[in-house]
Amino acid sequence: MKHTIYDNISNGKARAHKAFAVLIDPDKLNEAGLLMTIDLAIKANVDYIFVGGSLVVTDTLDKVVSTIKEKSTIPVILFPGSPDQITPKADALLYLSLISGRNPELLIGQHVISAPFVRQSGLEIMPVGYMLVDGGTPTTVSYISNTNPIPANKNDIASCTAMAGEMLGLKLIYMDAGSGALRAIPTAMISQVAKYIQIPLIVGGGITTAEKAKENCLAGADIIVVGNAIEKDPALISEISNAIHSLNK
Ligand code: 1GP
Repeated sequence: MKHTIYDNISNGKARAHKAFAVLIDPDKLNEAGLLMTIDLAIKANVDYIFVGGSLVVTDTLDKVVSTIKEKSTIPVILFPGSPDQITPKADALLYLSLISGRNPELLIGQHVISAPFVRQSGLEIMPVGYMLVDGGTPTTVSYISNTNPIPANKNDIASCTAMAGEMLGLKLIYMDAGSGALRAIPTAMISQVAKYIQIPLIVGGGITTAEKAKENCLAGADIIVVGNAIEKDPALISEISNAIHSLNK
């Protein structure tokens, strides 16, 4: 039976298998950088490649996804900053509803407008409760989304938000301190959220070390996402991947 990507993620969670997703922002890598990142990701057994950014201002999305698909078998999952960041060349789409915010456009409005296009894309659609958590600095995504992140010490707000997302039928929760956050999400918040939900938990934003990635997994994250830090230091790809996978049996 052909397993979908979501099946893999949720089977992984059932087996307490921790996964690593490298985030590629098509605007931040030139071709050589992209090829190097793909090569390092393959060698490091990276589980997923997320592609997207708050502001993809070039038309490189299609090309970046095609290049990744040509060179590797790592599943490519779109992490779109807006509904126009969609290409059928990827494998799956994080269909994000910004449940930490109160901007109706990002809860449902943009989804309505893009629904026919999204369905037609043929992508595997994974409905995600996307939760921004304060990372100590205003991030592009909090500015663009015009929403307040959840304060980093409000664990109850975070866990109730995640629970509501799960009961509404969302299939994944993604807690994000935003790209380049000064402070990654505190482990206490991750463990509280993980305790209150059964669906897989993705955590990202401001993770810059293998230790932090591992600590987040031990706190209950199922998938760790890193973008910025590996753009600056690509050697971190294997370091973080090894640290995360060292937790798997
Ligand atoms: C951002 O969670 C991702 O939305 C990754 O963040 O770029 O800080 O690793 P970084």
